[in-house]
Amino acid sequence: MEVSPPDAATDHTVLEIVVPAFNEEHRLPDTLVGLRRALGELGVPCRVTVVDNASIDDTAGIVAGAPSGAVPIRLLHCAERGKGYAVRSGVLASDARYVGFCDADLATSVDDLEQVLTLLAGGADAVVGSRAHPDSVVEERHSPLRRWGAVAFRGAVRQVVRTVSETQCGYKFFRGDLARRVFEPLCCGGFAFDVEVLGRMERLGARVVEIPVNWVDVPGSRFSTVRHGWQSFFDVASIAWRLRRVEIAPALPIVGLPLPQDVTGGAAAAGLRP
Ligand SMILES: Nc1nc2c(ncn2[C@@H]2O[C@H](COP(=O)(O)OP(=O)(O)O)[C@@H](O)[C@H]2O)c(=O)[nH]1
Ligand SMILES: [Mg+2]
Repeated sequence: MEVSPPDAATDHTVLEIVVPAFNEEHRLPDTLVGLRRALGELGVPCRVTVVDNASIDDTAGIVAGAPSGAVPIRLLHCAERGKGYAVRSGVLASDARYVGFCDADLATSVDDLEQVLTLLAGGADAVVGSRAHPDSVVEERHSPLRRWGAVAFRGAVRQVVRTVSETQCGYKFFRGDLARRVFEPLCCGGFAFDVEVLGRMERLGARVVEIPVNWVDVPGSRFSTVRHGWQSFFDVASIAWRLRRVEIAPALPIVGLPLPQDVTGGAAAAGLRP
């Protein structure tokens, strides 16, 4: 399957982070500050895109009212309700060389974005945070029901995704061209969309690198263990059905691309480029 590689001559934004947001007026402000700080330190052109659908609080106002700065923040709306649909809208609206997403509660620390960028520039097709990684530091406060559900869910996911040990951490980055290709046909719009994304990546022959995360369970989750939990199992079953005939492709050719010169010297100082 043909996937055109990144092109240094035509891309302007090097890294774009999509933040799905549903009624996030309380958790979003600190997240935007933290994201801007972390992205600003990379010293390459970056952007944050918040995708809101159906929020009935001031989520949109928080984004619209964010002061302008070196890292632009834009707001998109998505007609269909659900985290997966929101992330898909943001990814498809991006023309960045690399695009990823994180949650509005910044549950996963973004202090390792330099490493993420280094891996992508070095030829990884996807870099995904994994709470199952032995070096991860995870502070979990989920209910026993959600924890048991997560164990069963991981078992179900193995029918679809074979090479990634944890699919649900909201911290994933991709080669932009590949992400747009994989998100375009996405059917799952709920919390299980990551399974479809990684299932499609695997079948394309993408090189997926799992990295450790510092993850803290931030209060205020939008995930209802019963309602979204059952829906997620159902979604995994339908993803497995949809992808059942898609062959696993041979590994994609490695596409490494040097990062552009920056004005601040941040990325160079951080050892991202020679
Ligand atoms: N736009 C949008 N974002 C959503 C929706 N549902 C969840 N999210 C976002 O998905 C992210 C993860 O949700 P969160 O409530 O933290 O769930 P948890 O961490 O899995 O318990 C947050 O940024 C939410 O605002 C939705 O329907 N629309
Ligand atoms: Mg959360």
